[in-house]
Amino acid sequence: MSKRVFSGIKPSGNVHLGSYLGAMKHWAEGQTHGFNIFCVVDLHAITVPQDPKELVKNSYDIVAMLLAVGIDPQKSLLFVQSHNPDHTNLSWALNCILSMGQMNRMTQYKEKSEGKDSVSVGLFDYPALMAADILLYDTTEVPVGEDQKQHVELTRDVAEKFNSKYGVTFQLPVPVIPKVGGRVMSLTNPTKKMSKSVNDPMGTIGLLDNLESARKKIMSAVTDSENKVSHDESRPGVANLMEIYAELTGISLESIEKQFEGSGYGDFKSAVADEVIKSLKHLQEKFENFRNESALRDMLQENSQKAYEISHKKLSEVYSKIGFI
Ligand code: AQP
Repeated sequence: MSKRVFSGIKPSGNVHLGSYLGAMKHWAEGQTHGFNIFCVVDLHAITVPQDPKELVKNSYDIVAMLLAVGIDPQKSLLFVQSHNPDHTNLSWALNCILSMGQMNRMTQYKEKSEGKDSVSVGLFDYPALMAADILLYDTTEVPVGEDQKQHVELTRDVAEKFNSKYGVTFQLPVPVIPKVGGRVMSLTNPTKKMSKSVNDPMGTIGLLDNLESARKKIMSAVTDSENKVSHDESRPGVANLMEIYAELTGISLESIEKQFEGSGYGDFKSAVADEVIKSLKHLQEKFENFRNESALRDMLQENSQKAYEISHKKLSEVYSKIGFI
């Protein structure tokens, strides 16, 4: 099977540096090989409450940002999940194969439901829909941040279970996680990942943030009292900044240690802030050029039709194997 890539992103807020470094940047770079499919997963976004007007805005924003990052709809399929009903249809079939025990082991659900008074069934069931997203397209690779690894493993498990019950139907995908940048942490609490929906404005750098406010966030990032630029997991604040710098510049962690030997955190943070601002400025300029709703709508319609042509063959095969007439 030749390489086929699928990945998704939720339109659930101002997309941040973590998603850019952990996922989107690699999606754009990977377009030179194989067939690539990128999906704005709005059905996943509504697993937690969304304001309808904000959801519309965020959906167009994220499509424009994906184009700004370098996703080329002439080379890759770029569409919105709710435009292709095959995703929800396959997820139902997978729901009936997945066990409660398997779903109960998903750590992201535990994290996202912690401390909440009320949690939707959709949030619990999210990994079944994610499995459907991936399996509909014979995906071989799923480039994601570290946080999604367990969901891709669950996707493999449900695919294997289906294949052994009904005969080989699904390709088994592998997660592809960047060695550096796979888990960008909050700048205020570097033991938690940077996240759009957590109320942590000083800990999260949005790709659409005002540039000066982004600089302030980096300059006030939590570090430690050692004042030494070295990569050590017991000092997660400085390790996080080093990883951000490494991903943005392409410089290895070892070379960064040498580059900043003898300098304090102030100089280092200033260098990180310069790189972050350079990237944000570049992305924001491109974003403005792409943020045209009618042009985006036309492109999305064309792409979702192409996606449906692929996915519907797979769904029909599944339905027939299950015994639907
Ligand atoms: N902090 C992160 N570091 C590295 N990669 C990350 N990703 C997300 N956060 C980080 C990766 O970005 C892709 C898109 O993620 P998503 O927006 O669909 O969902 P998420 O992983 O749930 O991200 P958030 O920011 O935490 O969203 P909310 O708060 O809305 O749930 C994925 O490949 C993800 O791994």
